[in-house]
Amino acid sequence: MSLPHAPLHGTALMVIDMQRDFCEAGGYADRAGLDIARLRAPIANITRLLAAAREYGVAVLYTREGHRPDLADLTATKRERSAAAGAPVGSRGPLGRLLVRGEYGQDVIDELAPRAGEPVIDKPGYSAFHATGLARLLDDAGIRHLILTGITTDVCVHSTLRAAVDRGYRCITVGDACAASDTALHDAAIAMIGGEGGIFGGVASTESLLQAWKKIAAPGAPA
Ligand code: C5J
Repeated sequence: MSLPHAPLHGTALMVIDMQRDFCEAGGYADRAGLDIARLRAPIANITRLLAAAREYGVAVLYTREGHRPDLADLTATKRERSAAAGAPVGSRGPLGRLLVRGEYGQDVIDELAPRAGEPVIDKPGYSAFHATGLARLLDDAGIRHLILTGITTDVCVHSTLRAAVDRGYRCITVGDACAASDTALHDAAIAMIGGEGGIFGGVASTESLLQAWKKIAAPGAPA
C-alpha cells in the first residue's frame, strides 16, 4: 500500500454514501440484493477517521446518493437499471421512497451522522462531481487532496475517484474504510488504483493514514 503526501490542511475526508438506503434492512441496497452486512463493515474505520479528521482540522464532507422527489433528475437508464435490480428508485419501502431526497432512508446512518457545518452533497449520479456543487465547494475551501471512504468501492467511490483524478485532485482511497457487496469487486477496485504507477492515486489503510496524520500533527512537525 502506498501513502502519498496527505497534509492536514487543504485535505478533505470524504464519506461517500454511508446512507440507510445502503446500510439498513428494507433500503435500496437490501432490496437490490446487496449484502448490507458487508456494506456496514467500514463503519468502525470511518468512525476512527472522522474522529482524527475533526481533531486535526482536516475538512470533512459527506455525500448522499438521491434524487428529487419528482425524479426529474433520474435518467431513464438508471430508472430501468434500478427496476431491473428489484429496487426501483422512487418506489416505496419501509425506510421511505428509495434514494429520494428528504426520505428517512436517504440520510446518513446515525453512527456516522455529520456534525453541524460539515457539508453534505446530494448527488443524483454515481460520481459526486456530476450535477453537484462539489468542485466549487472544494475550490472555495482550497482543497486539492481528497481522502475517499464509503460505499460502494466499485461504484460510487470509484466513479467519484476517477472524476476527481481527472480534475487534478490528489487522492487517497482508504481500502479498509470502503466496501462493496461483492468482495471480489472491492478487491479489484482497490487493486486497479495502483496500476501504471498509481493511475487513480494512492491506497492507504486506516491505520497508516492515522499514523501519518499523527506524525504531521505532532508539535514541531514541518507543515
Ligand atoms: C450504488 C453507490 N452502488 N453508492 N451506489 O448504486 O455505490
